[in-house]
Amino acid sequence: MRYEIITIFPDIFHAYFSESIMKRAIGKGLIEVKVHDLRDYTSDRHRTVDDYPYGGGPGMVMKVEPFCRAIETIKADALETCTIMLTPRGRPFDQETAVALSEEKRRLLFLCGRYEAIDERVREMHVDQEISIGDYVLTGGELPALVIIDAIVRLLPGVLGDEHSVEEESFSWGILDYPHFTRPPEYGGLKVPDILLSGNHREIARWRRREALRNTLRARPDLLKKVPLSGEDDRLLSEIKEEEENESGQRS
Ligand code: 9D3
Repeated sequence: MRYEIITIFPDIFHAYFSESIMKRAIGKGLIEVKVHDLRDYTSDRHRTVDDYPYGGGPGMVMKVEPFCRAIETIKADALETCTIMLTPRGRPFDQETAVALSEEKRRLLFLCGRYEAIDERVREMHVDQEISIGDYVLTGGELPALVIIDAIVRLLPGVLGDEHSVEEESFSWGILDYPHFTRPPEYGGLKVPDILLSGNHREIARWRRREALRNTLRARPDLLKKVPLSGEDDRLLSEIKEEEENESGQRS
């Protein structure tokens, strides 16, 4: 897969792509990444990328010409391109979108804005999708672009090794993770649950499922309404709810 990024902060991307999984995916030729400095597509002495908003108001707006010149230069190679603008008003990013983008045949071009906004005409002329990564305010689109690329790249065949089980991921999909432990068996008086040391894999799987459901009920009860649960899950959840009611009863 091929990714192009337009930004005024190329170093943010070079830092992330030169480490760990991304570095290896690039090294193996599984992905190709090109980062374009928006200022290279300006034509004035000061390499200006922003200007005052028509109609007034706070903040600055990113100019249309540098973005369009950059996009048109990239598209000049005639490769099919899906252009994605990172913006707080985009569709919220989720795992479904990550999967769809990991299956995209076209090259992905990410437009990262800073300041208040990008001139609307950039969207009108070139943008296929607008994506937000959630309901909180960031300072620009660079971290969102990295978040999205990270989520896509780990789904590509050959990028992750043994640390990634497709089977396990599909089983636990939509609910939160169970607690994990490694050596030593006791630390600061806190013991690893005996069941995990028992070697009884059926019981371990059952414990993990129960604790995953418990974590989900506590932090993200909304997910339990969306995800398909088995009869066993419903039994485990009833047990958990009783336990948790006793817990809160003890506290109050
Ligand atoms: C007052 C209107 N603000 C929109 C909520 C202005 C504004 C805030 C932050 C305009 C741009 C930004 C910079 N953020 C992004 O470019 C951005 C973003 C984000 O802030 N949150 C979640 N996803 C994204 S994707 C791009």
